[in-house]
Amino acid sequence: MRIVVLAGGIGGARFLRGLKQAVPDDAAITVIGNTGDDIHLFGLKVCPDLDTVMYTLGGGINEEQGWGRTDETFHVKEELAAYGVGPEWFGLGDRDFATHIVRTQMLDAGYPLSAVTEALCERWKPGVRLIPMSDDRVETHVAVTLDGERRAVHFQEYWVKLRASVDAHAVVPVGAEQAKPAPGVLEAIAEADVILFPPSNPVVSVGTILAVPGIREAIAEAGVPVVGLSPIVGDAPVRGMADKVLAAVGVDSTAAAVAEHYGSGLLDGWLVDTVDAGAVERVEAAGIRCRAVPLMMSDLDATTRMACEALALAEEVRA
Ligand code: FO1
Repeated sequence: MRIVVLAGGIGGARFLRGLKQAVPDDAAITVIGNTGDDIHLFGLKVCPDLDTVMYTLGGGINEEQGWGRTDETFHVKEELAAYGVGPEWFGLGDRDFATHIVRTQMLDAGYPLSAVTEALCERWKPGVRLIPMSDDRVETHVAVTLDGERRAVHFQEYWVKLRASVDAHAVVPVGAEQAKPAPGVLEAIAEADVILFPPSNPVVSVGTILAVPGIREAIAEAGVPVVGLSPIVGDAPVRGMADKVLAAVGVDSTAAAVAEHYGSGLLDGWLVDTVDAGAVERVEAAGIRCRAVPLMMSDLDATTRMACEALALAEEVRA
């Protein structure tokens, strides 16, 4: 069984841990990773969503945070601050710096991001094939009003420095229109038996991947079940601040609204949490098969059950 998953950061990575447990041994999982969160700091290219998947599945993640390395120290960060070199609001740890140094060295040597990611995964062995959505630079920026002035800030500044405390007027994946799917992305979609949208941010994670020309079309035309899991439970994001960016694109923070946002042209099936069982009828009315099952990834067993439910719904849709 060949499974393709469009993954963002923490939610997507956690879901993948359960999916790995849920699938038969001969299954192959390809993860198309969001790179719109990428940021260039201290002369290094940082790829938060790719690293979260790699560290989470490779056993190096800081579990509580869902990002960065476990057993981390911040001496380099402290030394940079002592030189007055910022930004201080983005917590890069000493172990994490090594990943960004190796990545940046390889990019500077001319390797595309997809080859770099493959090389980094040789160390971490995530047990999935991790491909960036594109080898081209795409960086999500957010239009906000600060001190009465309208500005565009990098997604990480909005998310980490501002904690999404101000309204987002618009979310723009800069460079997406000119970006091409990375090598292997369209092939993986064409060869997939099932395509999954994990509980990642529908705007800045899954939405950014779909913004790369060719990817949305490839999924819509793949002719295999496409099943998503709602990142919104009980009208609120399970984690993170997805509601802030959903508002920016005019989508209500409900499980049904997110399904409608993806649309029946893309989605064949949608899992909502049991607390949102009332949404099933509306989602089905939108032409998307819907089931209400527990969606809280409280532990590996719960996540594995969710993954099984998604695969079961895919088979139901396929029939
Ligand atoms: N998130 C935070 O809330 N605070 C941080 O200081 C922070 C640092 C950081 C460093 C490396 C990295 O890969 C991720 C980091 N994140 C941090 C998380 C990051 O903002 C999010 O994981 C994604 O961009 C959204 O999924």
